[in-house]
Amino acid sequence: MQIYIDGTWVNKEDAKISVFDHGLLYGDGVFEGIRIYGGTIFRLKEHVRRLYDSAKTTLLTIPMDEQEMAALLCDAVARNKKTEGYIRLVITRGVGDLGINPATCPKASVIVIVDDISLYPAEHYKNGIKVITASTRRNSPDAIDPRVKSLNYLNNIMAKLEAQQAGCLEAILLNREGKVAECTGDNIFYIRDGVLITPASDQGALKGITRDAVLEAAKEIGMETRATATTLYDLYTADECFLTGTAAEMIPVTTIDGRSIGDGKPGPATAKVRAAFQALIQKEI
Ligand code: PXG
Repeated sequence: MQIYIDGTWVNKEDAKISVFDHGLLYGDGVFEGIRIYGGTIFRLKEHVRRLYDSAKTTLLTIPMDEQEMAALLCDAVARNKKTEGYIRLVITRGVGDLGINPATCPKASVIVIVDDISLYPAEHYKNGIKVITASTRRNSPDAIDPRVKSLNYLNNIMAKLEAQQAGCLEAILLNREGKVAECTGDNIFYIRDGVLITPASDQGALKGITRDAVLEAAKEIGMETRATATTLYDLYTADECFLTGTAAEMIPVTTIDGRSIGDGKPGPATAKVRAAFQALIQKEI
């Protein structure tokens, strides 16, 4: 495994960063998780764009431009000879003094890891998963906009712990107004009367790359789609529900807070959208 750290390629054992890195000390940094399908980096431009948007919002200067970053990621995939896998791209504020002052960090650090990805076990794709609503609310955009994919995931981790305590794999996070935002590492969709619906992008969720691809794939097969404010009532009374994310791809949800969704089994519309999403991936690689 060849890992990139600030201009050098090192083995896993030698891939180390300073304890004075503000990414470690304060979660000061941004990241992306990206899929490799058939040797191609899925939606490379979109991921790089989102990374630079996250960096711009947090006044973090990445020491290369978007084209150079895209080329670096391609190089990383080639060096690691990966055809199916996952890229973790991390930008930290870099090494500085103790104290949160980012001005003490002269240069941001760039880290690229290419590895395998662990999906949920196959049975969950077949049977669906059970989720709960966390009491932890999603970060409010007037604190840090959830569209920033930052290294500070404590908000999501608190909700993930709630899920685990309830024996679930994922938790739904509500926004400050009590509307559905997303899950801890996935966006959420539901289907009602054949219409595919997801919380609008101003509802306090990450603007998922998989979310966008799934919306496109559904439109391509003639399905009506909508991005709008969503309540728990909408989810409880949905015909079908599923989650999307780079790691999970599309995973059916069959129980929410003890309510069976539809007939409690992954439904036909989810299967159709999933097939369309797989076709979209095949078309792009
Ligand atoms: N919401 C949140 C909070 C996320 O972190 C998504 C939605 C889905 O977005 P994408 O662009 O992936 O469709 C994410 C993505 C991991 C891991 O290691 C997490 C994500 C992506 C890849 C890996 O747990 N989160």
